[in-house]
Amino acid sequence: MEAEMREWCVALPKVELHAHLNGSVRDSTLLELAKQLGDRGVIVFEDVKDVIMKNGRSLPECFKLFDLFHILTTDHDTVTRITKEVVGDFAAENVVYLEIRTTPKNNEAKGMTKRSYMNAVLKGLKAVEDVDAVLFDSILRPDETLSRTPVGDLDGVTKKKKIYVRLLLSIDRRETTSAALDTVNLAMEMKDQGVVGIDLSGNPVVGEWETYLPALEHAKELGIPITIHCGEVPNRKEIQAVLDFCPQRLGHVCCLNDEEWKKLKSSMIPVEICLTSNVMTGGAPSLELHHFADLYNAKHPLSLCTDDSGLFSTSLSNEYYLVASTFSLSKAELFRLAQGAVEFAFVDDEVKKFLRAVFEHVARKGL
Ligand code: 6MZ
Repeated sequence: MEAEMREWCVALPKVELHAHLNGSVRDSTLLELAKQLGDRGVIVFEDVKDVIMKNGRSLPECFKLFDLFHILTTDHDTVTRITKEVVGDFAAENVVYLEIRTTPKNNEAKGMTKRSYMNAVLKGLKAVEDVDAVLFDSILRPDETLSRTPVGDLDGVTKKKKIYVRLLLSIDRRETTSAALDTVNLAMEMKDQGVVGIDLSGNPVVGEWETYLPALEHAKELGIPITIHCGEVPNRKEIQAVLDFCPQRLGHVCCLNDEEWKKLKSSMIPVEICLTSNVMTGGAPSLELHHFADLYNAKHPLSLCTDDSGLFSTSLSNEYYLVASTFSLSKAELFRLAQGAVEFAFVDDEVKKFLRAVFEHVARKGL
C-alpha cells in the first residue's frame, strides 16, 4: 500500500515553485566535489564528508552548510553542472514545471559576476540530457498542444520527459541594498532568458527588512513578481512588514501569531509549503502539527515544495506522499493540490494554459 502510494506520487505530474539551486544538489555530487577540493588541499575531505552526510539540519546548521556548499559549487563549470543535474532530477520524478531559484553571486577570486554566474546557470539548463527542458519558448503554437505534453510518455508517445523551467533570482539577506538592487536589475535584464521573479531568502536571523525594501519596491515597480521567505523565525516586525508588502507568494510562513494568521488568510497570498524543511529546521513542531493542515482546511492557496531537496534528503514526490500519509488526503485531493499550483506559477498565461491541459489530460486518462 505504502509502495503503491509512493509510486503514484512519483507518477503524478507536479509543479515545483520553491527549490533553491544549491540546496538541491545531490549528496553524491557534493562528495565528489569535496573529494576534488580535498585532493587539492583546499579543504579537509574527511571533515567535510561528515558534515555532508550527517542528518541534523537545524536552522543555524543549514546556513553553515550553505557556506560550505558555496565553497564546493561556486565556479562557473560547477554551477553549470549542478543546474543540469538538478533539472534532470526534478524531471525524473515527473515535475512538469520547475521554478528554480538561486542567488547570483559575485566572486572576484573566480572571476565571477552575478551576470556570469547566471550565464553558467543558463548553460546548465541548455545542457540537460535525456529530458526535454523547455526554457524560453513560452509561446506555444496551437499545433503544439498535447503532442508536447510533459507527460506524453504516459501514452507511450514520447520517450523523453518534458519539463518547463523558469528562474527566480534570490536576494540573500546578507546583501547590501545596492547588491539587492543589482539582482533586481539583472532579473529585468534576463526577462527574455527565463527569469520570471525575485525571491528574498537567506538566514532569517541575519539582516534587516529595510535593507531589501528598496530593491523589492523597485521590482514591484518594474512589474517583476516577488516571493518572500516569511516567518521562518518569530520576527513580529518583519512578518507584519512582509504581509503589508503583499508579495505574489510567500515561502514557509511558520511562526505567525493569531492575528498574523488571520491577516495571511484574508490576503489569500499563495503559500509555498515546505514540510520536511520546516520540521527539520524547527519551524514546525512535527509533521502532524504542521500549519499545512490549518491552511488546507481554510482552503488557502497552497503549493507543496521541497525547499532544499539535497540538504533535507527529500523530493517533491516524497512531500506529496508525506501529506497523504500524515493528513489522510486522497489521491483526488493530492491531484487537485498539484493541479492548483499551476495557478501560482510566475510564468505567462500561454504556459499555464498548456500546463492546465496536461493536468486535464491526466485527469481524463488516469495515472
Ligand atoms: C532561507 C534559504 C533556505 O541561492 O546559492 N536558502 N533561505 N531559508 C531556507 N530554509 C532552510 N534554504 C536555502 O541556494 C542556497 C541559498 O538559498 C537560501 C540561502 O540563502 C542559501 O545560501 P543558492 O542557489
